[in-house]
Formats: sequence, structure tokens, C-alpha cells
Amino acid sequence: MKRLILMKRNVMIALSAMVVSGLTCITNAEVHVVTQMGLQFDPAEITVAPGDTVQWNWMSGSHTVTSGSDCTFDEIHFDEPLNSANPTATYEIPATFTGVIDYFCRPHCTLEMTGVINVVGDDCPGDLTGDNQVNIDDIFAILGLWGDCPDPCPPFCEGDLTEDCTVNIDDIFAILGLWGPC
Ligand SMILES: [Cu+2]
Repeated sequence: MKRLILMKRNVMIALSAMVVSGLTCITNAEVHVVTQMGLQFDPAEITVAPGDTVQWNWMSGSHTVTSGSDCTFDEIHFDEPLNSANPTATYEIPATFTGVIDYFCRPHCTLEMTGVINVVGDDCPGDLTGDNQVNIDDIFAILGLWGDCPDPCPPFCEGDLTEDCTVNIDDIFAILGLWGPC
């Protein structure tokens, strides 16, 4: 019995190692640069993919990058200063998020210092490892993300394909349903 438990543990260690090596294959993420120019973000609207990073570069004055619309922080994505003390702000788009992220500068929002990030997902939602196929590696990725989603769960949680705020067996069934080349 003890030996069986030990063997199970070794299998889990091996699986974990495979998950880690599988996840490091995700290398197609891009960095999109937005520059603060006076009271504008340039470009004001960008289109990115899930997992990409947006980087804002400060030029002058004192600003913030704050996600939300109507000059109200959405308390979901980001709220960072962009000034001489913090001349670069970055945000990594969650891997499973798609949709629109509006953002603004807190001091200059009413002067229409705003921006838009369009996050357009790929057409292969089950491909967590980014190798253009849904296969056993994606099941290992699910295992590595297993459990309750971090708070706040909506609107994104990596590995939660069924969007029920927990990564569980249902997500493995979802992977199986998406099985094959993208
Ligand atoms: Cu500003």
C-alpha cells in the first residue's frame, strides 16, 4: 500500500513537470506599446490577443492607466500611475479573456484621455498550450490550473473553459469535446 502511494506521488511529480514544460511553450504572446502623448494615449485603440501584454510609456505630466468606462475603475483589470516615478505600466491580458477593455487616465478622464483594448480570442479555445492542437498537453495544463478560480473570477479564469469559476473535470470534458487540430 505504501509503495502504491509512493508510486502515485511519483506519477503526480512527473505530471507536474510535464505541465510546467508544456506551459513554457506559450511563447506567441506579444507586447503592444501605447505612448502617452500630452493628454492622449497613442494609439488610443489597439487590438490584442489573450495573453498579450500592453505596455504604456510615459512622456510627460502625471497620469494613470485605469481600466473601466465612464471614468470609473472597473476593479477588474488595472489601475496604475503613469508618471516620472512610474514611467512604464504594463498589463498582461488574461489568457482566457476576450472582449473590450476600456480605460482612462484618472486626472484627465473628463478631457477624454481614454483608450480601448480590443481583446480578440483565437478560434481554438481548447488550445491552452498554443501548439495549434487540442491534445493531451492541454489536459495536463488543465490539471496544473485545477481548483477554484482566483477572486474575482468573472470575466476570466485561465483553464475555466466552462466558465463556472472552477477548473475541474467539466473542463477536461470540454477539452475532449474540442479535441484535435485547430
Ligand atoms: Cu492624464
